Amino acid sequence: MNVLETVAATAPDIRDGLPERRTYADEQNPSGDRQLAADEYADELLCERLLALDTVGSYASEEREAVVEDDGPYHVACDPLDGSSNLKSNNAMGTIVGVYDEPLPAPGTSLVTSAYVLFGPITTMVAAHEETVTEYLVQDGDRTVLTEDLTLPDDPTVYGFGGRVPDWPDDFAGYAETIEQELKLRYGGAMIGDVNQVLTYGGVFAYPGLESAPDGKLRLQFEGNPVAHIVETAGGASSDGTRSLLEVEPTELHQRVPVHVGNASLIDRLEAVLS
Ligand code: FDP
Repeated sequence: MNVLETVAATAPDIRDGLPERRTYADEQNPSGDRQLAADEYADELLCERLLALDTVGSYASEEREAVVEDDGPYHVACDPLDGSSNLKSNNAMGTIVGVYDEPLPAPGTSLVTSAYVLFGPITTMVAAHEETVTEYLVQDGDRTVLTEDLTLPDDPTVYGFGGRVPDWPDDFAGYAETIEQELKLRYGGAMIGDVNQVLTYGGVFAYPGLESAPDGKLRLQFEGNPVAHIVETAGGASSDGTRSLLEVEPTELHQRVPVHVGNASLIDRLEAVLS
């Protein structure tokens, strides 16, 4: 089994374990977010199963402080349950995986494969590998191809921006005002659900730097890089405000980064406003 097969095989176990794990655990994750029992459960399953692969030399996740070391050429960074605060309201969530060929923390340019599982009305996986993006249906732990060579539609229609509006810096707020005139709001509070809307309909997702948190909320290794890799491979663009997320130099495992991904024309306009 490879990493993507293992993540697909684990997806039904994660999903089946959700109903009884909607309460908070005692712990916070290393970024200071409260952990649900479901976050811990998904993390433990993925850690055990991915490290069992000969090719996986280390596992890191949003839910644990340090990298778990083993032997093997690839290094896996996971957000086991992205958008897990949506579990309470029963809305979309996901699992994000980045497979790097350098020890973590690593730059996005060393990603060889990135993928996310979307737990929506159906379970799907979207994966970037060898210059192409594929969408799969995940059923009973197996994948069947739904869309080959997935690309962003040329005509964007949706946007979703995180963070409270009064906390947006003026330049980002100005950008948002122009985008609101052109596109439809689609914000569900789980990055993976919101990014999947952008991949499906074209548009832009952002969790920008905030007045109270200039690096935003999302994490470079576990969220920013894999999503940027997928969106860029699908013909779109990503930015931290000035450069592709894949070009951001990693300084620490849990570092946060402003995330903007979507159609290249919309990201170019954003960079023109922010820089
Ligand atoms: P969550 O805290 O529920 O795990 O990863 C962080 C994340 O969700 C993203 O999935 C989502 O885009 C963002 O936080 C939502 O944050 P807000 O509640 O500030 O909108």
